[in-house]
Amino acid sequence: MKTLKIGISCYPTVGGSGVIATELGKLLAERGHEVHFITSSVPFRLDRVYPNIYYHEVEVNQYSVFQYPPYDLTLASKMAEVAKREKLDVLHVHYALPHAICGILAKQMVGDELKIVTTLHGTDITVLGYDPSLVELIRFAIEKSDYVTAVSQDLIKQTKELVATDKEIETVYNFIDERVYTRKEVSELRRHYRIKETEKVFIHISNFRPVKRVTDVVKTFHKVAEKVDAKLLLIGNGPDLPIVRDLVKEYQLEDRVLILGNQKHIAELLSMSDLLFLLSEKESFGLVALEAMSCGVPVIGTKVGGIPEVVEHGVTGYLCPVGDINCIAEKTIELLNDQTKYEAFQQASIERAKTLFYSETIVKQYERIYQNV
Ligand code: GMT
Repeated sequence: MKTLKIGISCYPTVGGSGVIATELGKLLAERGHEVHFITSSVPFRLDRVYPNIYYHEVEVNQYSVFQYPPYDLTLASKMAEVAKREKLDVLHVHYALPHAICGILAKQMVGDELKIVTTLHGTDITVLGYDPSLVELIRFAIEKSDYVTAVSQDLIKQTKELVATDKEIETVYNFIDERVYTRKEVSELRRHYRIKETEKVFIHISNFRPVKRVTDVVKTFHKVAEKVDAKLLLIGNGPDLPIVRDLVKEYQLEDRVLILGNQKHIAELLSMSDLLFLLSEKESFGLVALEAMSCGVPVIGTKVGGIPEVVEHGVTGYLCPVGDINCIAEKTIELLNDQTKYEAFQQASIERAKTLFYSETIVKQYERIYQNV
């Protein structure tokens, strides 16, 4: 297979889309492709030197004539500069807005030989797609891309409904690095956090945006903790964290809820846990559910967006309607009280993560898309 020169643009900060873009770049580089990240800062998962990976920083200058820093224009200009100089074959942009728009602008500067592959991750559609002032722009981004992928079938359905486009969109599921997301030996870590051997551990990991409904996690834990000796780990940071802290205090759960903020070593934290809660009201995929499954942690989630494509209800976890705390708590207790079923769910989770979402298969799917465009 011909090796390619691939540009990648994404949001480089903590978040599923940035994680996927970076992990994809790393795996493509391992497979001999030359990968050029064009982002506003070094992607946080690019944490060491990787052969075949280059980084081009988008430096946004604040000129007094501009009321707002022109990030999008600077990015488009940088994309064009890198694409021309490095002779990129493909520019893979993550998010329709603004990255696909910037890519399309760059393509106009460079010429038609630069192909734009756009991956939709969700928020660009499920949030921005409701804004009438942006719908036309999203449709333009999708239709002018040479190829469009989305991280779940549900996201394709929503995109078609909201943006009214006939453009072919292919599902390419997210993946994780199976070498990192395996169950680890963490008894020392559990002791460090004063978790007793008999105690159950629940975990929630997110950016604490309202859409993640972290208060539902605390409400569920409040119910479950009446019947089960357990601790809750809350990982991440975001706008709802103060509300969550208040709720923990109101329920007098301070001794049982460990609020750990943003953490790097997620596989270790998952390995300490028995169940993951993902109770969002919108979720195009739910990468954290896949990370959990890969570490043998079944998921209690909500029946929304792409979550049912990741978590198989009754096999690798349970899914309940959004906000239905009774259902969520009931399913949690049911699973924890049946050790045979719990172990079967653990095995099925690991199996599903390494088959349906196997990184090599997904990376090959992207390679095929790049070769075809
Ligand atoms: O969930 C977020 O708030 C972050 C957002 C992002 O851009 O990283 O996540 C979206 O993309 C992830 C990677 O494809 C998906 O796993 C998340 O489900 C999706 N978030 C939403 O749809 C709310």
